[in-house]
Amino acid sequence: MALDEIIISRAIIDRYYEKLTSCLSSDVAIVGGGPSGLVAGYFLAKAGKKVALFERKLSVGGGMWGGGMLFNEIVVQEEALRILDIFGVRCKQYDDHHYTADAIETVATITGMAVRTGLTIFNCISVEDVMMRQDKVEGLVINWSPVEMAGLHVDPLTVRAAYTIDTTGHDTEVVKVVARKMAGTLDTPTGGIGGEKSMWAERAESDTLKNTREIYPGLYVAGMAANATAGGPRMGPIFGGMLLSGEKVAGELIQRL
Ligand code: 48F
Repeated sequence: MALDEIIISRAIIDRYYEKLTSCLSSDVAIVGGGPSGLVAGYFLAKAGKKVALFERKLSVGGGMWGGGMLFNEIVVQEEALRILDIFGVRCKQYDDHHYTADAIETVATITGMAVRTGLTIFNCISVEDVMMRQDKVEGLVINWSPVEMAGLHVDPLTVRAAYTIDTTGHDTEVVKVVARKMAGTLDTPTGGIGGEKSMWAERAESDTLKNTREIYPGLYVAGMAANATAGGPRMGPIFGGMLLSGEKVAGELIQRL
């Protein structure tokens, strides 16, 4: 046994430094590690793109861990089963239209496969702003979440990305910054943020896919953030739209890059 605390520390610092410096510039930066962000990251990585995901919390998975009201099962519709199949997540048929999966298995399996495929995840980092060039989003301004939580006066760091995806869910955090601080308007019906509407699962699921797109040069929205930006309804604990939205945004970006 020749275990050495200093080597253990150095190994962690060296490896993290390698990850962070390699993601100072990437093809795509994803903000938020819920189901839509993780799935988008997986497909982009699979296509060989350099992609980094920043998640405010210690754990990724977003709203999926708790299923509905902490009953840790999720529901998916038939159209999205093929995505869960790609990851090898086991589903059970409930009736003709509804299938269920264990929420913990779903988060853990998608996350594990996305990272092994090449997605780099930075947890406990919050995105507080974007880097702008004229009227285009070209990167993210990041800081440690504990710095944000403690309200410490610490300047952030910046990473560059050809494209950014806001997958921050109901809060649309990146979109809010762009709407407030950058020139011009968003490509939405009102030119601003429509805001999330009340529950209507079926409508919301189809709207999520329609609303998954570029809404400002360099900035895409996916998942619940797509509906909350466009003014669409929420859908609750049915997750097919989130998975399909992640796949769609990745597909569009793979075409463009
Ligand atoms: O909300 P979330 O799970 O996003 P999603 O992929 O899925 C939505 C569903 O979970 C559910 C639903 C329907 O099925 O309505 O709510 O659209 O995950 C969003 C993630 O973004 C992180 C946040 O902690 C969460 O894990 N996040 C939010 N703002 C920031 C952020 C930020 N500024 N920086 C980094 N991460």
